[in-house]
Amino acid sequence: MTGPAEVRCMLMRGGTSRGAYFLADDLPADTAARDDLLLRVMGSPDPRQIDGIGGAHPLTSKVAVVSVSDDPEVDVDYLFLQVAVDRPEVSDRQNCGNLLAGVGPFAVERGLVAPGDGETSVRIRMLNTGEPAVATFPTPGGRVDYTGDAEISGVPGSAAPVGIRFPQGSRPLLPTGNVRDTVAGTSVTCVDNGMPTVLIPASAVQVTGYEEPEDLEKDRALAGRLREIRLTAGRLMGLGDVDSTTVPKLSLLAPPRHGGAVTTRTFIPVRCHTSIGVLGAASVAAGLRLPGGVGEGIARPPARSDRMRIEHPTGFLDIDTRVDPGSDGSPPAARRTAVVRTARKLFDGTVFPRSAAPAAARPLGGNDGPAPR
Ligand code: NQM
Repeated sequence: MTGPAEVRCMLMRGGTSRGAYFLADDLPADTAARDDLLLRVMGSPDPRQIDGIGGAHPLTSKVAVVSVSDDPEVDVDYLFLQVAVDRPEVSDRQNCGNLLAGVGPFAVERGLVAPGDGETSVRIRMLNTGEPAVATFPTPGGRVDYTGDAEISGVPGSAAPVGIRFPQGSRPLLPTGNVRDTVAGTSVTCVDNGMPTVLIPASAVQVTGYEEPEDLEKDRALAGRLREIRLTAGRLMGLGDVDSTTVPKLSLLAPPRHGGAVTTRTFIPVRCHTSIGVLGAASVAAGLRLPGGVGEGIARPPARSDRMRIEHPTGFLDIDTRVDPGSDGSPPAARRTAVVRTARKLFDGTVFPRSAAPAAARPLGGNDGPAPR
């Protein structure tokens, strides 16, 4: 498959992730040609992504595709694409709330949205789920200013805040219809407040929930147990066979240790997240607010505030969620969710994809076997 020899691209950090941002018009319209190009841009499949701009981890092998929306209710459309590191796969099956933080600034930088003087709000349609979001960020003098004093765990230093608001979603908060399901012998809560996520007490899978991500990733027995839970939960959640998809995510829950509401270790779904995704956190927070969920007795959600501090391996993520637990036959719903992230333009220029020669599409040799997703 051939494609353009060079493409305009902006590399950005969005929250605790990093990705390549493109205008939709700069990519092939044909999905197969686009995906082939993105694999060659990122350097996949290769555990090191040495011949591309991917960072050899799912959190740094991400793509945002942005365009002016034809929906009069929103300004831009954002399609998130996860580029697998070690497999020739590009997936639109999941969304990413971290790369979302860069979409508004990118839209202003590329002239898709006129900046306000002081601050700009961009209404975004997230094409992966069809749900809307609004991002607000500083634009003094009509230019995006990435500097500021907002700090987020997992990112050194500080940067300008990007406030993100999600109105009530249209998908069921409880995709199985139950607040608790027994899956592969384990009691779990399957929840979707923007990211299908299975909440699992850490103790139910024989870990404390305070381990380092790399130690959890080495635990073969845990990996097998989580895979079993995920395959069954995925079916129950209406996601079909999830063996090769990146959703649902799995979040292990343990009591908080640093004044937050809960400690988490989140599998995305094979690698253990070094922090937690934005929409993953939104789903955990909503799940912990539901009476009868598996977080009861583990988590301590604040009773009088919408804000919840989710502890994770590199710190914490504060997220606001207002959950209506449902009554008289009406299902529970997350009425609103809001979070502050930061984003930064790292590089703007032209990316030169690896050539489209058929041999280049094969994984490089080596004796290590496939790297974890
Ligand atoms: O949940 C990683 C990330 C994510 C997703 C993943 C995310 C979100 O941290 O909104 O941002 O779960 O694969 O970038």
